[in-house]
Amino acid sequence: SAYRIAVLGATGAVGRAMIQTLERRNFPIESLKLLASERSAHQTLTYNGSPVEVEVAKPESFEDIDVALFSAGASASQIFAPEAVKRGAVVIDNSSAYRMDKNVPLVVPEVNPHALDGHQGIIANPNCSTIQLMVALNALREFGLEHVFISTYQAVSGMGQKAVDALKDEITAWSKTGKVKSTIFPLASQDVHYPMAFNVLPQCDVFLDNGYTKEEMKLVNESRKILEIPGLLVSPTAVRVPVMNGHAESVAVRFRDAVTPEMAREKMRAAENLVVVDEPSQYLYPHPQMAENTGDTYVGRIRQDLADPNTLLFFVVADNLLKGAAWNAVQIAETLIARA
Ligand code: A2P
Ligand code: 11C
Repeated sequence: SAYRIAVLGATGAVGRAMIQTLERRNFPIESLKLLASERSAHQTLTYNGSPVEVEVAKPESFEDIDVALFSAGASASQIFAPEAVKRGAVVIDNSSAYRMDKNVPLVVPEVNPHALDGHQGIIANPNCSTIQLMVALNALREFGLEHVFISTYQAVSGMGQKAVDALKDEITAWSKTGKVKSTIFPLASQDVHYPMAFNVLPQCDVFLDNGYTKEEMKLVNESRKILEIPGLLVSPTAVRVPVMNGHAESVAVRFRDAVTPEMAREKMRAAENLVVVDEPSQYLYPHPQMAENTGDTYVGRIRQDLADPNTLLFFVVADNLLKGAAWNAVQIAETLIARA
């Protein structure tokens, strides 16, 4: 059978990647509705070479929709997800609005597909930096995950299309004037900005009262929920780097047991959609441009800690718009269909 699909936020960086992913997967589509805000009214996008006009999202837009893929931010999700569910659609929501809701499964299909059973209409897609970490950690879970130390190197596309355009503008300004101007980094909504080009900013999203950023606390809370290890210790630092697309993460994990790199490589090689690229003698290791445009997660630089045999270090990379967002969402839809 074929499905009536809606994409909310279709004109955004993730929305466009969702459309492209549906095409690439040859997803069984009966009809495709593309939704955004008034700003995009009458804009035309293409699906499989045919033009599709973007419509302004309204509650009624979700009449006669089977699956709605949402990526228009948390406030749009809060408004439209209940409206879509009321009309019989299943919502796969890429925003943070419902992720920590007890009644909403938070799913990485390679890790916890069973969480989809008994969903109540909304399924949450995790944060991009969490998803790729989950794919790598899940492969190692039988060694007993105890404490995860993580520093991220996050691409600007995680902030949306405007951020990709802003980094290009900064680089253009630098090449013309030799000076880097400040634009919207690290966050458009605050009044202090720093250059992103040729810079590194230890702030992704807003600061919370505990001194961590929202992005850092997503790594803590979402990891515990997805892995179903409420006591997992996670020590995160989230950093924005001047990369257009592809998040990287430097990870150290302390296990219950001693783990050698070869034991870890064996488990990671056997894991679904996880690619081990770990041959230092050939200068082979993951980096964001390797992951770009693919749905896989890449891991390398796997080493045992010099002081502690129970701790392993490694580097994880994925395309944040695909495995970190659009592909994981479409993969949830495919998994739902396969399990129905
Ligand atoms: P629009 O392009 O009309 O503003 P990005 O993350 O790349 O910035 O994209 C965000 C996406 O979410 C865009 O498609 C944007 O549409 C859409 N969007 C944002 N707010 C709303 C809203 N309140 N209703 C519908 N779509 C929204
Ligand atoms: C970033 N991780 O790279 C963010 C973007 O909760 O889905 C995605 C935010 C989210 O800035």
